[in-house]
Amino acid sequence: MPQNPPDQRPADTKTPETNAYAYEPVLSAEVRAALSAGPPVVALESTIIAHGLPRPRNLSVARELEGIVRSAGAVPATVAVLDGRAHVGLDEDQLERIAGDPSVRKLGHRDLAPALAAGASGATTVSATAFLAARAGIGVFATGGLGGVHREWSENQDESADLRLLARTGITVVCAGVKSILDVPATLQRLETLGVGVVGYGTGHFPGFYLSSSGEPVDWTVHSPEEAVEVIRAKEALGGPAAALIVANPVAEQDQLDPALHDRVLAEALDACRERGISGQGVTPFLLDQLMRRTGGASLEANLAAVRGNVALAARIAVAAAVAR
Ligand code: PSU
Ligand code: MN
Repeated sequence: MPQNPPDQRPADTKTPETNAYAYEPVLSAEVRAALSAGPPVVALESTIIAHGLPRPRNLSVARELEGIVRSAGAVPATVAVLDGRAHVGLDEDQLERIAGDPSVRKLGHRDLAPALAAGASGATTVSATAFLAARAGIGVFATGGLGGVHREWSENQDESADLRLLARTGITVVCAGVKSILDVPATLQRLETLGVGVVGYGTGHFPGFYLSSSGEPVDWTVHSPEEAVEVIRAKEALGGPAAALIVANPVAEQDQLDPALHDRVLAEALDACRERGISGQGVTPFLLDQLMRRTGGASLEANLAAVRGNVALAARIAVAAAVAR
């Protein structure tokens, strides 16, 4: 919501085409209608589309993920920034731009304000998507794997902004854990410190993104969308500071990447990243691309299987939450 009345915001004037303030996120007509009268809405991020998957397959995946949400009886809200406007819910042309335009940037939460002010276009990471989705009133969000603490944290302090943003945002995120390129135990430790709830979906182990299990235990398990909704309701009833709930949903064992291949190829990819001196926002897309190349595309299939499963589960949770109200 705007913090100042319009007359105190000289830089933010109503644009004639949408009759909304320029820096206010634009909700698609379908998402706006769904948020006021149902059906339930599931937010989807766009960095995975623009920077996590190869073109042109990324566009068909983006459409497929929206289709999975619809067939479960919910409305997809893919989030992105286009020409300095934050959008919650994209039309076909907008989805094509995110998937096809290589100049689309990668925007974390902190990048949103500069991107809007500059009139830039970018895909939103988990941190930016969760922020915009929660601000729009969306309660459930799906992605592949969260960002987290990188393996060489003691040297470069690279920790995804996803973690801190989720620690301050009351949204349910369905994901296959955190990316296995990360230091998973350290990331779980950070989530504990930050007060972000984690429940395994049908498992007592934290998923390993490309792998069904990271080998790390989780303290709590739910077995159905309805059980996940009970956790959400209890969390809402308790009140207190906002924080996300992570529903950690493993990729099916038959769809996971071969664990031995994963470990070998990841070690090579981490070496390549170090040798080329890649840092900052480039690290995650580089490592995902390296894994894809070095596994002959097998990591891509495992990633896609994980994302599809997460989107389907997020939609079932959103539908179950709507029924429970
Ligand atoms: N899940 C995937 N592929 C991805 C991502 C998630 O299956 O590419 C993206 C998300 O947008 C997440 C980002 O926020 O990777 C993490 O990037 P970084 O480590 O730079 O914060
Ligand atoms: Mn990083």
